[in-house]
Amino acid sequence: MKLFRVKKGVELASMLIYGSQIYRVDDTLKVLLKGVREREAVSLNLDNLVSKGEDQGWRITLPLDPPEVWGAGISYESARGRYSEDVKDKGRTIYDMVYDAERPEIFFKATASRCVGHLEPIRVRSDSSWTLPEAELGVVLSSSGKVLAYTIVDDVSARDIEAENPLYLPQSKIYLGCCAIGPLLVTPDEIDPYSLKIKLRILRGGREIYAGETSTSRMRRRIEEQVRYLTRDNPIPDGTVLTTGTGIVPGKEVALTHGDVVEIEVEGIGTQITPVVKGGPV
Ligand code: DO4
Ligand code: MG
Repeated sequence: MKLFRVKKGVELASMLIYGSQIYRVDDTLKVLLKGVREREAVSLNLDNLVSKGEDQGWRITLPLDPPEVWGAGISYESARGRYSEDVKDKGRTIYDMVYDAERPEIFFKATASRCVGHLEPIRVRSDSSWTLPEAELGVVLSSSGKVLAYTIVDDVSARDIEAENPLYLPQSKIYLGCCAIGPLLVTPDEIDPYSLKIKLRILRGGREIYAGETSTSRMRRRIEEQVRYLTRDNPIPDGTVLTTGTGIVPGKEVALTHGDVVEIEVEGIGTQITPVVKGGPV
């Protein structure tokens, strides 16, 4: 089952894709927790929604409002390497240590109000000149830690702020527009989470300035392990999103700037496209 949401003015609607037909359903989270109770066929065109962002006045938006978003870090070898290169104190870095440790890095990432959906702007903090996208597989969890769905997450990170001092991690990770989710949620029966290609592209002035790819088969930490640590002595609400870490870390030379476009493709889930805006809302 694939789910997404659309909005028109203040109206928000949850949709289900079944074959080539789209149905309007009850609230997305209720559907994930309790199954489809009622559905009504609608004439929305998914291609228009995904490519133009709009169909019949409806715009695609966040696939759910996550009460909490958490991140796992340094769960790929490639991330350990790149993150380590970027800190002043080389040698055995905190990234090497956490990669080898029994306990994974788990950090608070966002609330719904800081998240954006497909075609909505991610942001570069006004005090950051080195912010990068992180293309990650996300999981939507129930309060008991069950994986309800998979999605695409961009863990947008102000790398200069984190590299200055690890105690600044929350400021590098949590701010308005720091996290993009969607466009689709895909239920576990449709996906093997450990064999998905992930691709990241950054476009500037319509031209590709970066392209990288990885596979979730390279993830060192199993999702069950990440969820076990996240939920240890830490109750989470239904609909919490955990983003499972990046395996693609571009260099400083492609730090995001205002007007860039980020494209993340996760096999079996789809493509997320977000424009980049520098600074807060005017
Ligand atoms: O502290 C580093 C965060 C790393 C991260 O977000 C990742 O590996 O995806
Ligand atoms: Mg990350």
